[in-house]
Amino acid sequence: MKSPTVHLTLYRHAGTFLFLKIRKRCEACDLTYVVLSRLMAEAFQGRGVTLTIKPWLNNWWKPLWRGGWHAPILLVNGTVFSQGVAPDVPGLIRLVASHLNDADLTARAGDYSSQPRPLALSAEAIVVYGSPACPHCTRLILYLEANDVAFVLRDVSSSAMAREELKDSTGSLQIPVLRKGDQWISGMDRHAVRELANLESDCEPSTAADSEYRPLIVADQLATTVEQAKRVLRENQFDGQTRASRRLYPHQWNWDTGFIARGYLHFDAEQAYREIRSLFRAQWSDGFLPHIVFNPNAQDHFPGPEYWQADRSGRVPADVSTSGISQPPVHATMIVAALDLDPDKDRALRFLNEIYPKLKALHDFFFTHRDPRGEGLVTAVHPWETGIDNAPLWDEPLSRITSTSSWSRDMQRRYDELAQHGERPPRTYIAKYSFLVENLFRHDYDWQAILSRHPFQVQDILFNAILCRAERDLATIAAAVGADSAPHIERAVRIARAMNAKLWNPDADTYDSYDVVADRHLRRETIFSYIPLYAGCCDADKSAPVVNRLRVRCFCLADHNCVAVPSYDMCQADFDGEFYWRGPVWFNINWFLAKGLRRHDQPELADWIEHSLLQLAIRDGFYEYYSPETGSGLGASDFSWTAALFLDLAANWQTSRDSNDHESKEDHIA
Ligand code: 2M8
Repeated sequence: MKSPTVHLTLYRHAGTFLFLKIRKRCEACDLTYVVLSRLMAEAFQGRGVTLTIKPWLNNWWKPLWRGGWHAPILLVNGTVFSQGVAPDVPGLIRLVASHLNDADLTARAGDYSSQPRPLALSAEAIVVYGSPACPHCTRLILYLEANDVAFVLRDVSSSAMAREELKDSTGSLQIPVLRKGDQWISGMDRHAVRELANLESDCEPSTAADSEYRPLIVADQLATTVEQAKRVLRENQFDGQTRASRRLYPHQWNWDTGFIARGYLHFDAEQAYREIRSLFRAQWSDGFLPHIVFNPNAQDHFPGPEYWQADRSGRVPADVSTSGISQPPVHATMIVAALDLDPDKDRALRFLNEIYPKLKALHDFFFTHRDPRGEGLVTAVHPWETGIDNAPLWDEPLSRITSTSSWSRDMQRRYDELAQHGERPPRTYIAKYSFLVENLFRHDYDWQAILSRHPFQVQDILFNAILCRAERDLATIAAAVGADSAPHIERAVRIARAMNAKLWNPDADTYDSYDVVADRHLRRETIFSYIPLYAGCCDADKSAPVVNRLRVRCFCLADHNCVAVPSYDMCQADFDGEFYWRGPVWFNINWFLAKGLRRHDQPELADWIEHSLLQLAIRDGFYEYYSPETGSGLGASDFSWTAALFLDLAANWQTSRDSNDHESKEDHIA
């Protein structure tokens, strides 16, 4: 007989509908999430309870016809259990137990009933309102412990009394809250915490990182989010290809497609191959791969093909519209995994055989046309070409461009319509971007002429590290399809040598990008300096100092203050956790970094990054990027590469859990 199952569905006050987007934090929703996560990991564990979390605004009509209109809405087997407030925990346990006919579970409801009020506390006592399943609470608690601050913990997920106190003192249910007398602060704001707890101020690099700390991943929630990730990829398809995002980026983007293909390899290898095929269909005759392949049937995008005037190159394939710059070549690295992930090995080999010459032509292009002095380093000609559009690194080279352009107004309009204020580059930047594009088409995309006078030419550390890794992976593909792998290994060694000589900064113990026009290093404290770790291209004597520097700078590594690794050092005065490539957490960069740290014997740090990413998506969905301090999703929602890389991380998490289970069973037998 099939054992009974109880389905819990939580609609959080989040999501988008048409042009509406919910951005306001909903404390009752956060609390409900915390309560349910905890129950799934404790009382409901192994009892046939499933939990699905959905953004309410995308689905508002579904709970409505069951009588639920006020998020958070919790349905138990399709019936509204609570709405507008966090659920009554013992009542929920009892209801679930009655559906399951589980007397033992009914008895456990008592474990979650109200706790008595704390004894009268002195005005100096510090009280934390939180819950073990809330990541920011854990961060706050660990932070207080690391700084030897004594406190009383009131767990609002198990105690209705604690909830009342919280509501009385702060007027809301948002957690964590740190209270001292009648002062309180909410959230994990470490500066405010230090002030309230009378600790000396810090914007010191964090050395107190706890490499043992890892966010909690609940297998059932992970499984549900995996299904959501697949759905996001499928729903982002249009005419058979996956758009970077439905509204903000409605075409096929170059490196996005690489990441997206990696995600599909976990459940639909055929689609992974279709994505790559479709991208390379737009490859120019010189091997160049454009950063956007425009779909004429998709919605308008600014700047569209008419602004790029790519046809002036005379090298664009017939019947395809493209942009005129490229992006970091992640494709060989993403698709080499087909050898392991595609259950049909013959099909994988057939595809790799087909794509190998195109990948090779792309890598050849970079060395033939973008390395004019034969240094072994590729030059990018536009900030968009690096993929990290407005990274602080580009401020200095862009400061040379003073021209204005007719574009700025249209581009600004697109950002105003589709993105939130303060999350995208300002108009002054856009004018520079457009000036650079005009300079490219005025030279008919003649790279030699362009590189002799173009004002923006950078040897980007991220781009070159990615290419170095991709050459190694192309060597693996070459070997698999019976081609010569030696030239790819040689080229990887050449890039590595050049990176370790020209881009190494001995004063900072890490790598810089290089401004070719000004002939000098671009030293800013960005996360991109550390990506050579991932490429496996660091000299043996350099990797340890790089890891060391990463740990002591303000990148929050395994630190409870952040949700994952920010893109810019948080101690920098111009760090901005909501501003695109100048602070937020990005999935792809964290994915690279975790791989790099694992490669360099830092498995705990790699685990911390990967678990943090999994938890971010489980909790908030698949955003383009996230605030490192609050974890809130920013930029485009249902963003394809976030969903795709989530699938890759989730599969790895499952594999390593299975192998740990296997090992512990073997230990037991021994
Ligand atoms: C962002 O770049 C585009 C321009 O290419 C934009 O801002 O309009 C970047 O994050 C880039 O890395 C990414 O490939 C693209 C699409 O996701 O968006």
